[in-house]
Order: sequence, then structure tokens, then C-alpha cells
Amino acid sequence: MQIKPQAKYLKDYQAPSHEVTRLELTFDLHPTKTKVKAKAHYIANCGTTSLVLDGVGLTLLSINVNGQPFEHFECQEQHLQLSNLPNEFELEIETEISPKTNTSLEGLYLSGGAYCTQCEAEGFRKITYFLDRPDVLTIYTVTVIGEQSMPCLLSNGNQVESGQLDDGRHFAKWHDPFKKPSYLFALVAGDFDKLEDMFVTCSGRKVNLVLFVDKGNLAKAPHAMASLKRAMKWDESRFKLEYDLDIYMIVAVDFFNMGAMENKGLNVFNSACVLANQQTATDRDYHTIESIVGHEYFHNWTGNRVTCRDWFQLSLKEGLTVFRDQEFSSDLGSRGLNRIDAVMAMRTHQFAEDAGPMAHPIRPNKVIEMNNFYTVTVYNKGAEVIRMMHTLLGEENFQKGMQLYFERHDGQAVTCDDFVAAMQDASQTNLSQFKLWYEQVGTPTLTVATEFDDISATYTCTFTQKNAQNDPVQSPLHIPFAIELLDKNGHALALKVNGKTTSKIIDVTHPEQSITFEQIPEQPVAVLLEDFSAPVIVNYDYKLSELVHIIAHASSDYARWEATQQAFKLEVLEGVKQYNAHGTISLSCELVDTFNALLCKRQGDLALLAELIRVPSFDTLSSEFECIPVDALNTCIVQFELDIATRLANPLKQTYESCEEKGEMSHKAVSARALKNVCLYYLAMVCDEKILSWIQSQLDCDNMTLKLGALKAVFNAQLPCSEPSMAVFDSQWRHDLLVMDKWFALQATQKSDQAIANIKNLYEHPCFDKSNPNRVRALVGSFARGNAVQFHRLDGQGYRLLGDLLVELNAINPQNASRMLTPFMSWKRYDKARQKLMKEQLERLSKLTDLSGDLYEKVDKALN
Ligand code: B3K
Ligand code: ZN
Repeated sequence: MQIKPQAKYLKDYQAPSHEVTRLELTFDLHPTKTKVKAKAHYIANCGTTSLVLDGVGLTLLSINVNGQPFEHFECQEQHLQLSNLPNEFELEIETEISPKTNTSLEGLYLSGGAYCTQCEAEGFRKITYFLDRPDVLTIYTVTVIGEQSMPCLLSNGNQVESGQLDDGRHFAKWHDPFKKPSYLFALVAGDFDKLEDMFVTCSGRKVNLVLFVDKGNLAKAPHAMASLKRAMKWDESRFKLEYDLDIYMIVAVDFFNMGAMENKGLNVFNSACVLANQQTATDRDYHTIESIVGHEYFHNWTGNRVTCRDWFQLSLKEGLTVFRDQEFSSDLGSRGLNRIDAVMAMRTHQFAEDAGPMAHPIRPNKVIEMNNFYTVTVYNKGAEVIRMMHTLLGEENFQKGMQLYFERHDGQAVTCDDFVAAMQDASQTNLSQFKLWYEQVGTPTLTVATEFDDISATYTCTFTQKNAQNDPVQSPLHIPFAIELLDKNGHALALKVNGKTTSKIIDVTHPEQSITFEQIPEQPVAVLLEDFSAPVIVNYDYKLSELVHIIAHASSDYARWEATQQAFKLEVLEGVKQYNAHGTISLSCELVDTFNALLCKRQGDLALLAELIRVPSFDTLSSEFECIPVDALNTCIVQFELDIATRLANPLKQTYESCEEKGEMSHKAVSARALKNVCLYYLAMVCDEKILSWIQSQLDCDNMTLKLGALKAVFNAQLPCSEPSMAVFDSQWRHDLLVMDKWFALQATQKSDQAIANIKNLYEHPCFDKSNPNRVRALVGSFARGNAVQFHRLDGQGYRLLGDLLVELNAINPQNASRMLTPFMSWKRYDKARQKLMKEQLERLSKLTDLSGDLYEKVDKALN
């Protein structure tokens, strides 16, 4: 019988019943019979004599209170209830767990041969009975006992003792001087290679840095180490934040549900987010690794030193830390390109979440399974909300706010309100209307009307804002709206209001409001919502000629890219019309000429140029439609790409030839490779001898960015060399599963009708393993998210493939299953035939007798 999982509500928050002053844990490691002793000192907060501890899947061995066996307890499925307790007491609980059979990758589990933990959000309760909630902070002392075959026995903080035991095993004891919640606890035990380094902090303290990787992987560790040092330095200089322990450890493991985890002093990382060298990792991987290493490091202050009162406040640490990692990447690399990445994630994934059944505020108020709320809304939209505050306050006041936040709350578990209060008080800015961003749901729209008056030489913008239909907050938001006005030569006009020069940020706060710019001598072209200054949809009827003007002249790289996106949107709307009328689909000459000019000039950052000429993905373009026209959209994308390839073959060739790089990692070389790959992608569609020779030399080189770029190009164009090249890659890289993930991902995007049979065959590939989230995401995730042609087949085979997998994953790893389910969440946005087929799969899942809470929550929302 299925029990309906219970929801928790933000409004029901109650402070914890007890304070825990210290916790001593002892782990006696064994694959199926690990014994965990937890000795803790509890003090009742309000005279209560009972205590309810969280615990899931534990075998209880013994309970002592103040050294005596204790009998007043009741063991329930998810709790341990104790009664008749004194006000203050020492509780000692011994439990047994089985890491080897824990395939959920939450709690203590085995990854390959190594023990590791994942406790956020509520995994600590799979290790021992405890008050497993973020507002119970305590001091941890942890003893790990293991076999000699596991020389590294690690936990948080500093190692204070280690030694040999009489039975031939050994132990290590760790003490973390900082109070922390249970979700930041970590334990790792295994046999690793170590890369060691050192960082001297701004106050002159020496910090040991240690990176633990699987044996044989040392050569792939230096980039992550260098990234960590850059992150430590950057946080000191930009945020005045210094690291606080004597050691910082990162362990790379192969079985991991997410990217990484910020456990105090002992980060656990998915190996895909650590390991890199030129032969195995792309430039993109290098960038991702640097940003994730930074992100986890930045959590040390925003998350660990100041944490969340309850899980509804997750964006307090995640939105803020994403903002910080974005700034880190932008300060160290290209601000424009990083902004493009961030906005692409918002438009493509977050707007879709906002428009679907999982829509929630950045501070959700109702949750069944917390793991379902590590979303693009909480993370990325949360970061946009922090960014808006930064825009409104400016860097100086924002940093004052950060300092005040730490002054007030260091060592505490707090709320988003506390954060905004610190920002408000430090900057003397009223943020009361702004705070609605924490409650509102869905993407607001801002309709812009403009009017140029040549007699008075004024330009008036009128804004009408509208909350999303599904938004319970139906009142106006505070929207910082950035604008630039270009004259006919492409120069930015000075912005003057009431005779005074004004900032480019307009505070839009009313349902409808206008602003009139003066001394505007001619009809300008307006660059609206420059830099995506707020997470809103702008409605404005751009003409293609205006967009072309922006692409050529806007001062911000981001704005130029954004204009290409808008231009493609116009093209695709027209293309879909043509498709329905059986007309010809082709790109406007005006846009092709613009690309031609860009390719001929090749000015500025080449990586930006690569982004400007790329056709947006199916997922990005589909957000323009209420009912997604799958077949028309797929046809448009293929046709647009072919159009660019054929009509711009010469400039693409010249551009390809002009790109100079010698495999080095400088920004210039990375940009050149990005542009080379985009050119080659198009050129493979119009292949000739010369192009083939370029392809071959990229396939043969030992730089993964170039090799994979060429492989993608031939695979997409289905050149005769595609199959043999894929086979060579397979035999060359079978020993390296992270590289094979790239190959799996590419296989999954095959457009031909063979795709599904091929994927089923690949399930049997020696490198594939359904219990490893990286493999599943590479193969099936790439299929469902990146192969619109085959996933949305009208015979339902694509949906069935995902449905079949979800049934299996539900039993193996509910967290991964739930994430893989996401493509089904937007089922209502497709045509009736596809809706029916997707719904069938959701209904099939809803009937599983062992349906996990993770899937239940999303399936239920999708269907009801
Ligand atoms: N805080 C972790 C994510 C935990 C996810 C739990 N399902 C990584 C991060 O955001 O830094
Ligand atoms: Zn995070």
C-alpha cells in the first residue's frame, strides 16, 4: 500500500525542542554492518521531557541516557521518540547501517571502494538518530575506524589523533571547532592519491590544501587545486572573507548525485567536477570545474558560518553563493560570456520551471521532499534576486550589507529576511517592496511601449508590469530596469531626465509608469533590460533592423548576444508559420548579412562571436510558444543551421583558418577553439576535401575540446566518417568513464530513428551503469533534454524509454529519478497527441506501489 507522503509548510516552523552542546560520533566501518555510536549532550529549550529524533532505515542497537540503559522510547519508521527525560542529559545511541546496499547515494554509502557521505538536505538521519535540521548546530568530534586497506580516514575539521588498533585496523579522530548543522557533516574513507598544496591567508595563516583522487588520477588534479587557490584569494579581495580552518580537503568520488557538497573543511565532489587535463576535458569542463570549486569554497561563509534556519530558506545560501560564484567567474574571465551563460540557464530552464507545475517562489512555502527544491528557481533565480539587490545598492553598499550580515549572524541559522534586513540597514535603502521577490511565483512580464517626439526631442518609455497568472502575489514588484539608447551611428546617447543626467537603471515599481528622456535628437534604438537586469519577460515588438543595429553597436556584449536571440525568435515565429503553410523556411537576408559582417570583421572576443552565430536550442526556442510546435521547431532549427552553413560557407572557412591556438589555456586560445568548433559544426554540413582535412586533424589531435568539437560536427552531419570515428573514440577511451560520458551524450543526440534502439544497446555497454548518476544523465538525460526529434516521437517510444528508466531508478536512486523526470513536467505544453503519451508515463509512475516521495511530489503536481 502506498502511503501519501506528508508536506511540510514554512508557516509551521517551530524552534527546536533541544539544544545540542556537543556530538561525539564513532564509526566502526563495515560494508554491510557499520556501527555508529552517537553520544550527545542535550539541553531542553522549554522544559519538555520528550524528544523526537529523526532516523530512517537504521537498526537500533542500544540507547543509554546518562550512562544507563534507557527504556522510555518508541521506534517509528522515520523517528525515535524518547520520553521521561531530564532537562539536561547525555544520550548515547548505537545504530547499524549498510553502506554497501545504500544505492540512494544519501547518508553513508560506498562509491567504488570508498566510503563517503552526503547529508544535505536530510541524509544525516540515514546515519544516526538526531535532530536532523539546519537550525540545530553543534560541535562535532568524529572517530573513524577502518581497515588498513583504507589509509585515508577523514572527517570535518582538524585531525587530532590517529593510531593502530589491536585487531589490525586503524583509526583517526577529527575535531571541528566550528558549530555546524548535521547536513554539513562528512566522512570519507578510502585509498586515494593526494595532491597537496598550501595557501597563506591575508592575515598570514597557512592552510593545507589536499585533494584526494582515485589512484592514478593525480595528473588530472592540478586544475581543481589552482581553482581553489584562486577562489580563496578572490574571496579575500572582493568580499574580505578569509578561510578559517588549518586544512581544506576536497575528495573526488565517482558516484554522486549532484556536482559537489560544501561539508565544512571536507568537500565531497563528483569526480566529473574535479578531474581535468587537456586530453580528457574540454575548455567548458575547465570552466565548470573552476566555478564549482569556487562555489563550494564560497559556501564556507555563505552557508556554513551563517546557515539556514530551515530548508525553506535554502536560497539564503544557494542564491547568494551562485551570485558569488558568477561574480568570481566574471572577475576572472569574461563578464559578458558569463552573463550569457547565466541568462541562458534562466531563459531555458528557469522560465520553463516557472511556467510548469513545479513553479515555486525562491523561498518555497510547501515541500514534500526537500531534495526536489534544489532547483533552478532557488539557485539561479535566487542569484538573480541577489544580483538585483547588488544593482540597486551598488557594490560598496552591497559589501557593507554583507559585512553587517556576518557581524550579526556569524555562527547562526537565519532566514532570507535576516539577509535582506542587513542589506537594507547597511545601505539605508528601503527594500520592503523588493522583498516580494522572495514570495512571488512565475515569471513577471513587463510590456514596454516607446514614443519618440521629434518636436520636443524626447523619448518616452512606458512600462506595464504584470505578475504571472500562477503568482499568489498579484501586486507590483520592484524591478531594476537597465536601458541604453543608441543613435543611428550606434553611439550611446546620454540619458537625461528633468534636465539631469540619470543612471541607466530605472526603478520600475508601479503597475504602469513612464519615463521621458530629454535631448534625444533622433529616433533611437532602445536596448531594453540590458544585462538582464531583472528576471522578467520583456514584451516589445522589435523590428529585425533594430536588432541588427543592436548586434552591431550595443556597448555590452551581453546585449549584442541578446539581440541575436531576439532575432532568432522572430525568425522562428516566421519559420513556424511557413512550416504550417508548407512554405519555404529560410533565414532573412538581413540576419545572414549581419552574421557575414561579424565573421568578416572578427572583432572583439572570438568566444562571443561563436555565441552570436549559434542557433539557439530547441529548449530555448520552445519557450516562445504556449503550445510547443515540436515538428515545426525541429525543422526550423535544421533549416536555419543548413542555411548558415550554405550561405556563409566562405566566411566560415576563412574564420576557421584565421583562428590561432596551440592547445594553450589562455582566454584567447579558449575563444579561438570555441569559434573553430562552431565554424566546423556548420562546415561539416557542406563538407569538401579541405573541411574533411580539418575535421580529421581535429579528430586526431590530443586536445579534447577540438576532438569532441569535430566528433560532434561529423556526427550531426552524419558524414561517412561518423561511425568509424565514434568507434575509434570508444576504443580509445573505454578506460576513462568521464570521457565516455561525452561519447554517451553524443550517441543520445542521434536524430535518426535508430536512436532509441541504439540507446537500449548502450545500456549493455561495459562502461554503462544505471546506478551511476553521471552515466544515466549522460545517456538518457542527454536524450530527453537534447534530442527533441526522437524524444518527442509520435509513437511514444521516446517517452516510454524515459518512463522505463524512471521505474527502475525509483527503486535504485529516487533523487536521480526525480531529476530525470523533469522533461515530463512540461507535458501540458505539447500538442494533444504528445500530451496523452507523456501523461500515460506519468500515470504509470503514479501507480507504482513503491513510489518514492521524491517522485510522488513531482508526479502528483504534474497530474493534478
Ligand atoms: N549544497 C549542495 C547541494 C545539495 C543537494 C542536496 N540534494 C551543493 C551546492 O549547492 O553547493
Ligand atoms: Zn551551493
